[in-house]
Amino acid sequence: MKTLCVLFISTLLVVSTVTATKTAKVYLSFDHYYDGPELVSSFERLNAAYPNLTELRVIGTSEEGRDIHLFTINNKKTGKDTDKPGIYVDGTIHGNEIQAAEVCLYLAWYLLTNYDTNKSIRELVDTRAFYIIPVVNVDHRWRFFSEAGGYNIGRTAMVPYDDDRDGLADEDPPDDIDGDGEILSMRVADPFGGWKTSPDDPRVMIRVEPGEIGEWRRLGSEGIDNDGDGRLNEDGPGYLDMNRNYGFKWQPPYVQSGAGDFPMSSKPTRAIADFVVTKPNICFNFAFHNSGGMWVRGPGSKLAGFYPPADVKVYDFLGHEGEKITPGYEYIIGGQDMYTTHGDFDEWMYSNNGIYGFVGELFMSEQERYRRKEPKNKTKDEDEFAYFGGTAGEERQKFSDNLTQGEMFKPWKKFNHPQFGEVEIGGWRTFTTRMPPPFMILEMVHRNASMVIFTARHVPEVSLELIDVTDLGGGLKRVRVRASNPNAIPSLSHNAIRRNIYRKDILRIEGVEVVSGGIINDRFLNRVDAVEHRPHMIFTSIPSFGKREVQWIVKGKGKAKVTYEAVKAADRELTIDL
Ligand SMILES: [Ca+2]
Ligand SMILES: [Ca+2]
Ligand SMILES: [Ca+2]
Ligand SMILES: [Ca+2]
Ligand SMILES: [Zn+2]
Repeated sequence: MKTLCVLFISTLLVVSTVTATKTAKVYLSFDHYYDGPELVSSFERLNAAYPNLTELRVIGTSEEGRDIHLFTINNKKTGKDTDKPGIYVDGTIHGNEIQAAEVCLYLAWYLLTNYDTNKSIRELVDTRAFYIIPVVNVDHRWRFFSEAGGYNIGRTAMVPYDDDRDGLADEDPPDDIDGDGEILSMRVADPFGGWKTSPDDPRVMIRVEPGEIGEWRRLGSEGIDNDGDGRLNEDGPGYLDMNRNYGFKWQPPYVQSGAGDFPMSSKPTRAIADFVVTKPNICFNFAFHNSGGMWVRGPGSKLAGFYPPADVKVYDFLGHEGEKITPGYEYIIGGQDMYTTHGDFDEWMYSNNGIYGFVGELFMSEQERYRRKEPKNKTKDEDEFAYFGGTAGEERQKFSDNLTQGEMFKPWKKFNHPQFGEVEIGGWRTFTTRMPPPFMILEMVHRNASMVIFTARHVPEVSLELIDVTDLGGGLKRVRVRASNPNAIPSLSHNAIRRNIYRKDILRIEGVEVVSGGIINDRFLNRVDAVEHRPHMIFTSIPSFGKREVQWIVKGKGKAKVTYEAVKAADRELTIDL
């Protein structure tokens, strides 16, 4: 019986993990959140186990001197990283949005662990470069684990900032006044406070009806008025939001809160910008945040203008597929469907660098609901919780009780506050609300890493083929060549082309004398846009799910070489017998 039990458990272990962990050189479990040291050591272990496929290096340091790590996955045997299309992935630019780092770690681990056993992954890793920066805001993600905090605490870079303009920076942060290691919420008894205890669950407060006497006033985050100015928690650490600090149409803090004193003024922001410009092969970027369950694209503000339709098509294709890979997520336009942002990373990537990208907003609180297969009488705006009779707060308490044994919520407890007298402290705990409980981590990281992998399959992959060679008489021949791309991402974004951000791709013929050359507009009507100078070189790009056809009129015999050279796609070569 004992033997049977052991057998059963070990079978379960293999079956219950997504990949072939039996053969994994590095075993990592995705049933908890990785703190700073464990995260770094996990990447070190991956780097040590896969030295030919990976590189781990530090691209800069934070305001508090912590290292910002870059993990590159590139098979050196199949070429230099910059000769391959690149995918950039980062996480946790907002320090409290911690699970973005787990998605990055899982992506790296999954690609490497499956390299030997899965043909499709091996092909992907052999032909693409992955640049992974798991934690941008290293200071605050570190603090999230090591200091008393809350799920909304730690978004900023550690750049001192005088939020209330009293001449002092960061003098009144929230405090863990009851010393339980977390900064939760405070409430005080007040009949005019607007809230009362739910009759169905004493932990839940509900709003009073107009004219009704209440019980509670909400005081916000746990804390005291540290500087005695009559305001509570009005000047915490920072505030510089690195995702408002990038250099495309940057706006000062009186327009855009958290923008910083000037573009790229935060050390991690600058380090990442300096890194990105050294990798012109990057075709797509993912910046992972929490929460809300969204694939967000720009424009983030009206200042960015409209995106050209050719680029919108690329976003739409990938975004709609993403909605299927991560059920419940919505593909949206940041500045239109959410709120206006200036100086955010993805806008800078697209507008300054011509690189497509999504912000991935990990996790939705809807995932902490009991779900019915088919809601009864569902109307568009109806609260899904209503199907179970309770309010959102009550149903979420049941989820916490029945799926985490109450771990997610700390019940209200009396505390003698130096300024407010008797208050109560409690609420949703630090590792909740913006992130799922541990038992849900694996599905989250796997699905989101799968979206990155899906997108990585769609970087430009150009192939060259000969259409035909026609003898025109008089020693002249017409050579027609096609460069095609079966993937969604073109070899240059339309934005990169219209702003001249990169050198265009070059289709070149060598070994023969070239009389004329050009892009074929219509192969059947024989319409060609001829190149005026140096006709052996044709500057162009290869569209999404499309092709570019060119022709040359040449003199000569023997072998001619046709090459395709691109900044963001692998180069190709074709030999033609004339
Ligand atoms: Ca201040
Ligand atoms: Ca401050
Ligand atoms: Ca506390
Ligand atoms: Ca104060
Ligand atoms: Zn965020």
